[in-house]
Amino acid sequence: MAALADLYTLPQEHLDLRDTIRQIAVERIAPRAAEMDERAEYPHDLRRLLAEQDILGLPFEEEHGGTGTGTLMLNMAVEEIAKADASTALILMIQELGTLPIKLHGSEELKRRFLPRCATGEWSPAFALSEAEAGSDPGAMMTVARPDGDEWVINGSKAWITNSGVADFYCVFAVTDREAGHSRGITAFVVEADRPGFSVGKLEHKLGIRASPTGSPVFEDVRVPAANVIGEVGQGFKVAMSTLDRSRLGVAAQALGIAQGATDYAAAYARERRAFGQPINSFQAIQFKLADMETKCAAGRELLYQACCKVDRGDADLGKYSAMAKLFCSDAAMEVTVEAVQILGGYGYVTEYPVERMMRDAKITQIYEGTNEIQRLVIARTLR
Ligand code: COS
Repeated sequence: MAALADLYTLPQEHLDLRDTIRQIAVERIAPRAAEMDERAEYPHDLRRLLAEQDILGLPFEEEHGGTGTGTLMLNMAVEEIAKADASTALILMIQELGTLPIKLHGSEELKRRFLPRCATGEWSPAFALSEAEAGSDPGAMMTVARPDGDEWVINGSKAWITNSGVADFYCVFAVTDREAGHSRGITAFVVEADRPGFSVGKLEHKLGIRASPTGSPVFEDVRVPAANVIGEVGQGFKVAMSTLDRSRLGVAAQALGIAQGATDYAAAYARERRAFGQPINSFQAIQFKLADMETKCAAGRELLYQACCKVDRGDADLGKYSAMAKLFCSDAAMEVTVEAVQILGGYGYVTEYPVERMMRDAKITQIYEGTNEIQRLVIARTLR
């Protein structure tokens, strides 16, 4: 029995690296979070810090210059950073999301060209799937690519794209065969940001994750060589779906970090704050809220870790588990941050304290990389 108990603990190297990242997040990232949120400024210096500390190497294998430490370690890092600041966590999440299509389906040449420079943090990627009228239903996209000799010519625009204007290249999905039917004639391409005809388009003003740019890149007769096709022509929908099956764990980890950060802050506040002559954490009304918040974080973390291990093993049900982890952790983040604001009362509602930002940041985790309604659909399909 002792051996089984040992199996159910994390390796010491994971815990050590988590502690290092936690310290960086507490000392270097958390103090910047409020100001970055207010100014809606992308933190180029924090991105350099993550690169210098090899944190941006976490999504990559050693052969591509990464740490080779797997999906669980990556998402433990995302949680620690998101506890301090959800926008900064997104820098690491997109380093994975924007390169997964190449990692999973790209040619060896594409992998060599793009992955090592992302692992060092020199380059940032973006994942350009959604459009103004194709979010939950990406098969309805309007962006097109037509062949012209050894090149493809891309026309259209995308929407809600994280890292717009910051990314060095975009993984772009476009219709290459309109006759093939819904979601079938789509192809994935790498489009470098310096290609003629590419422009960043408009940037959004957002409720949360304000230090991360979100925009609508435009493609006007953008030419890319055939070598920039990711995977097979016509298989782009599967490239996108298999990417999201894995990247949704980043959203789960980000949501968990927001939830745990809000829980920790509210618990510390309730120890100090006094009412009716006592610390407010001596009242059951507050104790019960904190107990539920901590329990939701712990339950979400177990589901997240299980799903991460399934991705690393390549289990057949990894997509179902990543959808469940994303669904559970993001709903928990919303519920927990609303309660954190309630515990702080008026102080919870003002920008001098971090929990209102956490509540605003939590909302997007129920929406992006597939709304929670889509996650329920993905899970329910496995039960038919
Ligand atoms: N992995 C690999 N292939 C997959 C897949 C997956 N997870 N899910 C579906 N496919 C394949 C199917 O097998 C099918 O292949 P064939 O054409 O060979 O039969 C093809 O893709 C189409 O699948 P399906 O008919 O299920 O597609 P739908 O249009 O019904 O879409 C949902 C299914 C809703 C699950 C999908 O559109 C989705 O996930 N939407 C949300 C997208 C999203 O997350 N957007 C957020 C923006 S990205 S940040």
